[in-house]
Amino acid sequence: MSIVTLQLGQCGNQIGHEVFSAICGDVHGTHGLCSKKENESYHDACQERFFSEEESGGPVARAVLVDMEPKVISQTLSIAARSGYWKYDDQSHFCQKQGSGNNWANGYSVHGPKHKEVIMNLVQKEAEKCDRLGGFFTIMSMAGGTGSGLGAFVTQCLRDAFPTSFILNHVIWPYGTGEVIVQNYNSVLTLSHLYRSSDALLVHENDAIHKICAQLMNIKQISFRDVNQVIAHQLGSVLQPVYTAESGSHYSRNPLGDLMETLVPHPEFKMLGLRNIPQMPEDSLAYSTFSWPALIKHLRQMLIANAKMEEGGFQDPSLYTSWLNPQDAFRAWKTPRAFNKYEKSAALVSNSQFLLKPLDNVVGKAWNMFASKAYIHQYTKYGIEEEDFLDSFTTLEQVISSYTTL
Ligand SMILES: Nc1nc2c(ncn2[C@@H]2O[C@H](COP(=O)(O)OP(=O)(O)OP(=O)(O)O)[C@@H](O)[C@H]2O)c(=O)[nH]1
Ligand SMILES: [Mg+2]
Repeated sequence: MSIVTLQLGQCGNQIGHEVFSAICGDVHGTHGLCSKKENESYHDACQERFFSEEESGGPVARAVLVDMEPKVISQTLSIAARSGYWKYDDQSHFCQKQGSGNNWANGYSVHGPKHKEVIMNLVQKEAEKCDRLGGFFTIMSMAGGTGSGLGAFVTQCLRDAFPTSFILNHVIWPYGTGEVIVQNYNSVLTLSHLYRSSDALLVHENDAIHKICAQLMNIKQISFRDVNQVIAHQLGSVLQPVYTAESGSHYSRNPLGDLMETLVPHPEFKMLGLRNIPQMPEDSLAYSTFSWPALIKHLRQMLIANAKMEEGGFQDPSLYTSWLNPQDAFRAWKTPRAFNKYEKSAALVSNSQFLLKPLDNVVGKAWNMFASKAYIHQYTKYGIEEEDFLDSFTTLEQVISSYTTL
């Protein structure tokens, strides 16, 4: 099955580009340390999932690019074309002259309705190129105006137009010491709206990835590009073709469905986090060896870092909420094909309390600003009323309370 990716706003477009680039670089640039036959079927599965084939031959990303300003999109299109490996469809993007100015209301209430038809037509065209559509993967930040506001609007439109398709929203959590003064408002509005229409929110925190770049990748001057490459590697390792218990000796066909089935058993719990090991500079890889038991143990330690629990495997019932049977709570996917130059690597997607503190923090800060009515007029002037803020706070308070009692 194929996934249609929507890249929204600056952040969404820059990360989306790195994701396709990581996947394509992996498929075309390495042999995956496996048999030729294995590599070929992996290649075919990857191709179907992320790329369509153009008549002239090269892979074309199954993506729609949207931003309200032209700069990032034109850069993204041209870097991809210059790679020589793959490109974007030159019809499959939409931009305007001026961004949403970090104003969620502008993206959601102005740009969204105004450009709905054009954007949804592009999505429809991309969906029709898929023999079998496995769902939508959207990428956006939640602190700006376009990715967050327009992204929330477009997600609602996707839900209406494709009621039975999976929608996975990848969301970038802003730096705590953020650059955008109203980032907590934008975040609260984005999360609450996505919670209503998305199947799951896969969250990366910029602070956490920044730390990985500094401590594990040894990068001195960390740029968005560095951060995005780590994110792309992590996303790629989850979205790459794998064997599941059900798929047997074929690569699994339904990447988003497989993810949601185990990870989102209840509509109140939609926040997914992603951890990946090992992560290190490319030139250190040649000198490192890893064993599967050590990788799995490390991954588990990362999961329970904040919780006091005994050592054990992922079958350990104390890892999971009591209303889930541990057999249903954990699924392992495997492939003998290496990913992105790592001979062995493991990724863990979890639906856990990992975002509880950051979420509480963002909601608290936004509430304090709201209580003093700071900047509210910038939202009401585009039609987002105080009532809408209150609804959003209520939705997220409920999410916080659910995760707290997990
Ligand atoms: N990881 C990562 N974060 C980014 C990137 N670009 C922007 N951000 C984060 O995204 C937030 C700002 O949102 P943008 O994506 O720039 O905003 P936008 O969607 O283009 O919206 P407007 O510019 O208001 O139209 C801040 O929290 C930034 O830290 C990127 O390439 N990578
Ligand atoms: Mg922008």
